[in-house]
Amino acid sequence: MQAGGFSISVPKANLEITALAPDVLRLRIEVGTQRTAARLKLSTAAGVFSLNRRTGGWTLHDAGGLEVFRCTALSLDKGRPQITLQLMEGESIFGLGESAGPLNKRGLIREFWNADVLGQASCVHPNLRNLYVSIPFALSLRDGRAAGLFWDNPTRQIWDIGCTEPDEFRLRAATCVSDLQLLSFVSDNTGGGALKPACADGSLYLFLGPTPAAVVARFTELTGRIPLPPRWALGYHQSRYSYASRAELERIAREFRRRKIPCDALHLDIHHMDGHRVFTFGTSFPRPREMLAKLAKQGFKAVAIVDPGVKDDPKFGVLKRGTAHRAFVKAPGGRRDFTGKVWPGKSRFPDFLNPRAQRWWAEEQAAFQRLGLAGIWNDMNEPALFDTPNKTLPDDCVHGRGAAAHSTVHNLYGSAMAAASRQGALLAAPDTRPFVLTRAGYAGVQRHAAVWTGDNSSSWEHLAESIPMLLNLSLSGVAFCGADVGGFLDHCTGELLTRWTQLAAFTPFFRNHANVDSRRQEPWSFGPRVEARCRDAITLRYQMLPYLECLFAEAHRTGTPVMRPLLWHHPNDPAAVACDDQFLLGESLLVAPIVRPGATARSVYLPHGLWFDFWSGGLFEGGQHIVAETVAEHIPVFMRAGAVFPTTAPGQFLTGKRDATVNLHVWPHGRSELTWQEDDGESLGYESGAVCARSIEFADRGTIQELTLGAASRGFVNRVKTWRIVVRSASRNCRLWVNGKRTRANFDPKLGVFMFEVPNSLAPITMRWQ
Ligand code: MIG
Repeated sequence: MQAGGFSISVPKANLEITALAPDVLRLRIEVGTQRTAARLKLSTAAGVFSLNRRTGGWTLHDAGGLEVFRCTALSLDKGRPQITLQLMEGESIFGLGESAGPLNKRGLIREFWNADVLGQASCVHPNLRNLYVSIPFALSLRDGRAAGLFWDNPTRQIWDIGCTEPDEFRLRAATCVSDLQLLSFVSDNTGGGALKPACADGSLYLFLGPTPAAVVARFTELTGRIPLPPRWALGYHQSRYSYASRAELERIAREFRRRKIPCDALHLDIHHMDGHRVFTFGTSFPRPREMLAKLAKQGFKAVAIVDPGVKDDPKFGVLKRGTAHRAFVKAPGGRRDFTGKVWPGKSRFPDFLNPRAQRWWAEEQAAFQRLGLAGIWNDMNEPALFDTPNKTLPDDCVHGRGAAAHSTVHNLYGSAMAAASRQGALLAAPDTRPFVLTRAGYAGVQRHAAVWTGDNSSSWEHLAESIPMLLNLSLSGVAFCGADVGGFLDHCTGELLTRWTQLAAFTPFFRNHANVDSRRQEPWSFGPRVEARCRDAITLRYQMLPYLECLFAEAHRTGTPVMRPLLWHHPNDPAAVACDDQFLLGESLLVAPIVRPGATARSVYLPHGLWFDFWSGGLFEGGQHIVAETVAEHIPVFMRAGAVFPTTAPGQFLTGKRDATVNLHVWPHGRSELTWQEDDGESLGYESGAVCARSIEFADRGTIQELTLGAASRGFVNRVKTWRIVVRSASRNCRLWVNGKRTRANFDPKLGVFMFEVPNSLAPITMRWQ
């Protein structure tokens, strides 16, 4: 369909409405009262938008005549746009990026204003209105029907989602930003769809859905999708604030290898620096290049923290060069650089919203990374300051050579820093996938970095809270996300670490991290039993790496999250929609974490269909709650009947040679599809098609079961030499045909599996057994 639209004035505002696609409408709200020829209706193949010119209210109906959104008022109050939407009976609101509290945000007030929570609240509380990341995106779900809304306005927003008035969803933003032109970094979009990328210009987007997947596909088409991470970044990361010397870091590395706990990445927190000077190593880390080379030999990648504050030390090279590049945020008035206190003491702050400053920063970082650092960890980039009343840059600091006040672009600062950081990584190693981790961000941050959820605590409550928080982040485009495993603040216990590690092995980003005055939290810190349980959980993570790689590839291609709420696949099932203490990894693996001390059982909701207990193989009818008993060794996990689950032999790290055999575990009594993807795990070749992708389909037709691998794309010479098919829950040997030829198989009555191996080929492979 062709783009259509109209402009009209409503109380104190001009409104321009455009259909960007049949299921995506854009509203621009601007100050002014210019009368234009009014068309009051806009129809597309997917819906009808109609406007009440007098009130500014509007409705959006889908093609079937169902009212999807009703706006009862839209106006400007002293330049502040305000929108009131009606919340419908049974409507739930998800998304909103990083947010404390339950999965469904209906009934809450939330703000979008990036903040270092620890700087302002003693800990993350379910009622906190804002955290480090701002993503003003809502996924609405009612009677199984999804729709979405994205207000691409980076200024402070407040959403009252049926708190003050149970049926009203009131959205307010601090200003219209339609004239903001400096945001070059937001437009280097990798979404790759037909829509023009979103650019924080104040537009309000409406998505007609009707599935959660359709909404998120459009939202991520606008804001971008995750690039493929380097494979090692999908492994286990170990961190602490801080590993304070070279000797300590090397000891940690040795412990992992000695104890055979798989680990790919070690993080360097702020103690590696020389007096907190960014991009330096202090004397406790002598000969960093040699140290990093040695770690690399043992299969470890190092990730170094990089905060935005540059020490205001006239002898410090980074400060001198930054000043020469006029790269710092200006104080109110715009003449002098602003200075404020953070870790290095008095510091200046790079103006990441200025492309020139971004480029300069990227060069500084590249020089640092060339020492052998594989990843960069952006912290404090809300930005967080110690000594200003608002704990960030003052509202009227100046960005982009006078183009914007800090308060307008505040929420963009973290994403802009992450964008510069990705650029820097690419300067240092142009054909290597960057790994950037960020604490702060705005909608679209997923293009530049993975997000971790900041300073949580070593508490059971925060373990439980990490589930809805990561699920909503995932729905909001940030497919590569994770929480500090074991909890950051306070003191962890062996049981908490065990349960947290067992949960987080199934989350996209998997890093154990602890605060400077917390007790040690490495997997071996609580004795051999806890160590063994953590080792098992981490090892399982490494076994399921091929499954994770397929899911990350899907997230990159379509925006579909790796970690999904049950509602993603079961939007018509109210109990699945309400469930926020379980999650799906991909479509097939259902994880029901243990979030209480001493618990050996929990209630688990299994959506409609048949489910296997992952550990015992027991079969359950879905559409009901069951009591899942469990042991200390693992948490309840279920596999959907009909699932195909690719695994591999686990190594101690993911760089280098990989096993040539991939297991395809197949669970009967259902059907499924999975897109297999394999690539080099390292370079950017995947962007130009250097992948081996193929469909994997399984169907159990009662007497006959069929597994088909589609023709493989030939962009990448794949490593898989052999597929080992492991049919689970089997009671006898079967007659097997591979590509129509009778082939031998084995049956293991003890394990209840039926097994055979098939040499790989790029041509389709059809396997049937009965
Ligand atoms: O003011 O770098 O969230 O992960 O260990 C605290 C020290 C600064 C906050 C981060 C945390 C990190 C810590 N940082």
